[in-house]
Parts: sequence; C-alpha cells; structure tokens
Amino acid sequence: VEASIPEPLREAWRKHSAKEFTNKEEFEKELVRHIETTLARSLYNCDELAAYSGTALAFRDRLIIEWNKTQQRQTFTDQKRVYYLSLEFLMGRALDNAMLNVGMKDAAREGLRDLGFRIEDVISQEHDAALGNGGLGRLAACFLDSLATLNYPAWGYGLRYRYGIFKQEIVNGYQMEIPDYWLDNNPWEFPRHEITVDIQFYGSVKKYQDENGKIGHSWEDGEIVQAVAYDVPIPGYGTKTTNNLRLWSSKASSGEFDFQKFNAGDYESAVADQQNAETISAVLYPNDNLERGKELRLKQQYFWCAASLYDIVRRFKKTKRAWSEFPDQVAIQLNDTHPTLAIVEMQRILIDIEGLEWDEAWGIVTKTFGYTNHTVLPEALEKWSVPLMQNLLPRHLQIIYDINLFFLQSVEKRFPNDRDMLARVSIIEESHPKMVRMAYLAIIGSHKVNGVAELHSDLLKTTLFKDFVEIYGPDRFTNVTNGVTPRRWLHQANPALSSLIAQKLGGHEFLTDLTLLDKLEAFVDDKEFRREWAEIKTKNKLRLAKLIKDTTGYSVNPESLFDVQVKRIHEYKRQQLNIFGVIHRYLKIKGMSNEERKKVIPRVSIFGGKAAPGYWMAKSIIHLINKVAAVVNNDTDVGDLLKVIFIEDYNVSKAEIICPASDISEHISTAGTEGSGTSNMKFVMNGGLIIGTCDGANIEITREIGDQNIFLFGNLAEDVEDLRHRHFYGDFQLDPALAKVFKAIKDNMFGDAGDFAALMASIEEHGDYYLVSDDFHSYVTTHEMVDEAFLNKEEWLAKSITSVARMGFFSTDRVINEYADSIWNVEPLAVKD
Ligand code: 8GP
Repeated sequence: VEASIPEPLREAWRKHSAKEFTNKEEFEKELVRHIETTLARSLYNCDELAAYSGTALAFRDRLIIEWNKTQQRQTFTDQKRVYYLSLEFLMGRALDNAMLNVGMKDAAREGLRDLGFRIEDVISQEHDAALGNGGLGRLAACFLDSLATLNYPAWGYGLRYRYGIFKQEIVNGYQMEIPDYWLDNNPWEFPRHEITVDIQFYGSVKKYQDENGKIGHSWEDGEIVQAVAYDVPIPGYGTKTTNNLRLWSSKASSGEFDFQKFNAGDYESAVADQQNAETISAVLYPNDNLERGKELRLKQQYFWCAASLYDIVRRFKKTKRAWSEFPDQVAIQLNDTHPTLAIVEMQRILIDIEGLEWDEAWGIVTKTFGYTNHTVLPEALEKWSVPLMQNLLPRHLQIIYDINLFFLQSVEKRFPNDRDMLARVSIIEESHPKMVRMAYLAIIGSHKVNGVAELHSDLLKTTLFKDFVEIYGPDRFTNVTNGVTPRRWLHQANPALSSLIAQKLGGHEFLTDLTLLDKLEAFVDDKEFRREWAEIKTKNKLRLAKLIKDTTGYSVNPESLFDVQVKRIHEYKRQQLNIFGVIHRYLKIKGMSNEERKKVIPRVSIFGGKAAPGYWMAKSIIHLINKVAAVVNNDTDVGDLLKVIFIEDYNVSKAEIICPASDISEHISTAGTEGSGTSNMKFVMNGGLIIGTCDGANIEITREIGDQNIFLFGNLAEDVEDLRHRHFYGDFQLDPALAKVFKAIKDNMFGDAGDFAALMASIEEHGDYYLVSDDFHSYVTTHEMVDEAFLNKEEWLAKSITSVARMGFFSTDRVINEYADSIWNVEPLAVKD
C-alpha cells in the first residue's frame, strides 16, 4: 500500500503528522489550545467542566494517534482478530483511565495546577459512561482493558444507547428513576458517518431458482434502518496498543426524512418514521438477570448483530481469502445469549448472499463462535416467541428451524428412541406460543461454551446444559473464572495502596503481572508496613465518609467497621438477609445495658445498588433499608454503634471510592445462584475482607487466600434443591431470631408494616425460595465472628495483607489469556517502538 503513494506526498504527511505531547509543557500547550479554540473559552471563563473537556480532548488526541497506528498495524499484519459482542459495556469514566494507561497523569496534574485546577476536581466532572446494568457489562469493560494491555487485536461491538442505565434517586425512601442522557459533550467517541450499514426488518421471504437450478432465498420488502458507527478508543496500560470499541447508533435510512412522504405533505408521519428508527438505540433495558421478551429488545439485538457482522465480513473480504479461512481470521465471542442472532445472521450471509452450501457454511459458523453463559437463573434465560420472530425476522426463523432440524436429526441418530431427549433439547419449545430457546441455539452454533466460575460451570454441565454434555461430550463445555482489571480496580481506585505495593515490590510491574503480588507476603510481619497499610485504609474510609456526608447528610465514624454490600438489588443476592441482620443487631443493642453497649464494635452498614424499575420486591428491599436507616441513625440510644447508609445511584465511579474503603463486604447470594460475582474480587484486592456464601467465585477466592481469611456461612449449593423442596411441602420453620425481626417490622417500628408485607410473606408463607431463614442463624453468628476478629487489629491487618498478596489469579489478564488459548486461538500482536 505504502509503495503506491509518491515519496513527496508521503514526506509532506510525515512532516506534519500529529505528535503526542510528552511532558507538562506540551500538555499545557495542548490544553490551552483546546480550551481557547475547540471550546471557545478563555482564562476568564474556564470553569472545571471546561478544564475537564480540554484535558479530555488533549488525551483523546493522544489516544487517537495510537489508535490509528494500532489499526494500521493490525491491518498490515493481518492475523486473527477477536470480536467481543456485548449489549453492555459499563465503562465508567475514561479520563483518569486514559491518563494512567498512557502514563502522563503526573504531567497532567502539574499542568492543570499551573493553570489553576486540581486534577481530582477535573476528573470528577466526567459523566460515567453507563451502558450496562451490572456484572456482565462491567466484565466486558474489564475485558477491553486487558485485551488492549495484552496487545490482542480485538474489537468490542455494542450499541450506542442515548440513555444509559437510569440515575437512581431516593425520595422518601423509594427508588425513583431519572433518564441518564449522557451524550452531551462526550469527547470519547468518534462518529464515523461514512461507516453505515442498512439493516432490514419485517418483510417476507421469496424462494427462487437460479440459472443452475439451485434454490435460493431472498428476503424482501422489509423496513430499512441505518446503523451508524461510533468509535471509542480503548488504550492499553503501558503499551502502544489502542483498540476500538465500535458502538452502533440507529437512524432513519433515507437521510433525514422520507422525502416521498414529506413531499406528499405528510410531514408528521415522516418525522415519526425517523423517530421510530432512532428508538432502536435509544435506551438500555434496565434489567439485570431478567429477560422480558419485548419486541424492541429483539430489534436492538438484530440491529447490532447484523451491523457488526456486516463490518466483520467486510473487513475479512478485503483480505481476499477463501471462506474456509474465516475461522482462522475471526473469533467472535457472544457475551451471554443477547448476540445469538449473530450465529443465524452469519449462516444467512454465507448461504443466501455468498452462495455457500449449508454444511460448509455451518462448519465455518460453529468454528467462529464461542458463547459465555453468566447465569443459571431461569428468569434470565432468553426465549423469543416464534410469532414475534416470524414477523420481525422471517428468514432468520426459517434458518433457525433448519438448524434445529439438522441438529435433532443428528441427536436422533445417536439416541434413537429417546423422544423425551428430542423435546428437551429442541431449540423450539413447544409452548403457546412456541418459543426459541436462545441458549440452546448459542450452544449448537458455537465450538465452546463457558461459565464464569468453577461452581457455575459445573452447575451448567450437571443441570441446565446436561443433555448437551451428553450430545457433544464434555469438551465443548469449559470454565473461565472471571477477573477484574487491576489497573482500574487497584491502581486507579486506590492510588495510595498501589504506590505502597510498588514501593515494596520495587515497581508497578504487578499491574501487568498480578501474580507478583505474592511477594507482599514477605512483609506481613513488617510493623511499619502494617502501619502504612492501616493508614491507607483509614484514609480511604475518610474519603467514603465524605461521599456519604455529601450525599446523605449522615456523618459516620471512620473508626467503625465499614460493612458494605453494593451490587444490583435482587432477591437472589439477598440484600434482604443483610437488612434483616442489621435489624437484628439494632434490636440487640436496644436490649443492652449501658455497660454491655460499651463492648459493641461500632458498625456502619452501607448499601448501594439499583433495582430494575419493574421489580417490586427489589424496590421494597430498598425502601426497607432506607426506613431502617431513618430510625437507627436518629436513635440516640445507639449513636455510633450502628449506622445504616444507602448510597444513592451506585455506579462505577462511586464503586471506585467504595471498594477501597470496606473493612468487610458482603457476597451472600443463595448458594448456586451467583454466576461468579466480580466485586468480591475488587474488595479483596483493596484489602477488605469478605463475608460470603459458598457461591460463584467466592469459592475460588477462598481457595486462593485461605479459609482463615474469609468469613463463609450458609447452606451449600448441593443442599439448596432439597431445602426448597421441603419448604414447598410445608416443612418450614421461621428462624426464631428472624421471627423477632419480623415482629419489629410488623409492629411498625420502621413505618407502615404493610409496605413490607410481601417481602416477609415470600419467606414466611411462600416457601422462602432464597433460603433467607435457613441461612439467618449462620449469617448472624458469622457476623459476630467478624466483630470479634475486628477487635484484634493486628490479626485483621495480617489477613488483609495476606489476602491481597494472594489475589494474583483474579486479573482479567489471566482471564483473557485463557480465552485466547482455549477458545479463540489468537496470539497477541507484537508492538515495536
Ligand atoms: C452477571 C452474574 O450475575 C455475575 O455473577 C457475574 O459475575 C457477571 O455476570 C459477570 O460474569 N450476570 C449479569 O450481569 C446478567 O445476567 N446481566 C443481565 C443483563 C443480562
């Protein structure tokens, strides 16, 4: 390519090609230039927001220079790439991350100071990019960080929602949802108006015979919506690789309006069509671990899959390779079943458009795709109604039926006379209406299926996907235990701890090889080190106390034990168990003499998290927490011995303040229900201990850090089914201590008991599906052990340090390398300076 451009031209481009700033002076120059020209501000009217925008633009320029080079490098070397398809990318803020990854944060700090700003104030101006609900979306964001840091040629593909996850406000103790319009002044995206794809919906399928007598299918007369690409640069840490996250935005197809309608005087309907098209990428569905089968959601899924595949196929076709080489050039990972239609779309492209035979096409498809399952909760498993799909995607439904037919034929051959098996594994559920089971389609169309922690992957194999293990053998199913990126969750969130660790280990190498943390164990008994460690925790607690004061008005004592549970509010995650435990503690304190109270370890119970807007039970848990807070926090009998805090609008940037500040955090799902959990890892990495059930990644965390360093309680996954069964048949007794808690609630101690009747009834009367009562005793006694342990400050510190030292396994760098080796078969791309 280069040779085709004449030397003088190349020389002129080289001479003027953009340069990166490399020191404070150059940074300041860029910053002032952006403030004065791009933003049209000056010394006299530059507020913190403008300083943020200017700084972001200066860093964006840097990223884009590297981004361009990375893309050229990846195109020239032409090796296999990974495409990560995720409906959610919960990115949080980008500026601090860009500064740290590029390594110019100190220059920026000093430059900003010279110009009259504090870097922390500037950073906190940024609106979170919150295109995700919770764990699944945040995992995708951590993956992007590791993929870039490890120099993998990888792209993320998602949707550019105009509204991210709603902003939560608490009004009179109730959650209110406020739309999160986040796109104004977002400097981190590049619109690519030249990259658009026409996406078709509805219409009908015509069968035809070509000149050779071959039968073909054409999908005709649908509606067309346009997908426009927006690119977000993803910098790796300490590397020149800057990868791309491509987000699709929807737009009416014929430019601004349908001019035919417009000219016919039908202005309003022309505008309405445009708005309809734009609705597709308008809003992120705010459900975590729940699927509701809405048509617009299916439209989002197809829109995004079709646009992404078009893009991937276009890139592949430029290389002029044979189709059989597609799986050697392309690995596509499905983040849960949301992108499963990509499998069907790929098959459609190959057979309907490229003219391949079914079997050859299907071989290519299955070699290309991998599928990650994140949950075993039945209400989260995606199913789409056949009539809905028939109407929206008629050709895709035909292909699904064919996939199913060939699959069932092969099953029948291997398991003759097992009709039950055929009904069980069919992609089509024979219900009214019939439903397409997306997880089954994803399994059948992929070469590997993985769960996200050992227990979870085992449960997939023995329960949900048992039949498929028999059919395909165990090798198609594997485990890749989750992780988190230590750049954001240690270095960025907890700079003081990161720098103390670096002092001890002689540098920041642990940020790219987290197993090096194990060298910290040598310092566990070092008095001075322990003192510094403790001091950092206290400072982080003060930082959180300030956030609590600013947002709730409550003052909390940083000497208290900070007990944190922050995550989406869900019955299976059992925030109700936690708040009942808090009430139990409150009642105990109330019943004590003054002398007894002196022995109580002061505690702050901190909650945070959003409930899906239509999830009434979760909303009533939030309501109860806030009502308990109002009573407890104003009870002078109790004072500092117990405080209850609900932090409004929990999000990534708040998590960065909260995770480094816990003494203990709670990961207390009913055993067998949490896929992995990832905040458990963040908290331990920051020196907090955890209380948890034997569930998800808690089990592997225990294995790594040792069971003396974690507070485990509760029934085991293997006993859950039996307990539920017994409750169902009436064998249930409310735990006596929990009964006292319920009595207090029913006596209106926390406002109108009627508000919490359903919450209590689900336990007392409706079988206690999440085993709150079964685990209550073990939960509260384990909390007593936590208090006891906290008394011994030195022991506690030793546990904290040892745990951090043993967390090396939980970096997403390890996770990504596992995916690369065992699922994608891709290599990093060497980066030369
Ligand atoms: C979550 C799992 O619940 C969590 O245990 C796991 O750590 C995380 O995925 C990452 O693997 N699942 C979801 O967030 C989820 O299902 N979200 C719904 C929007 C689909």
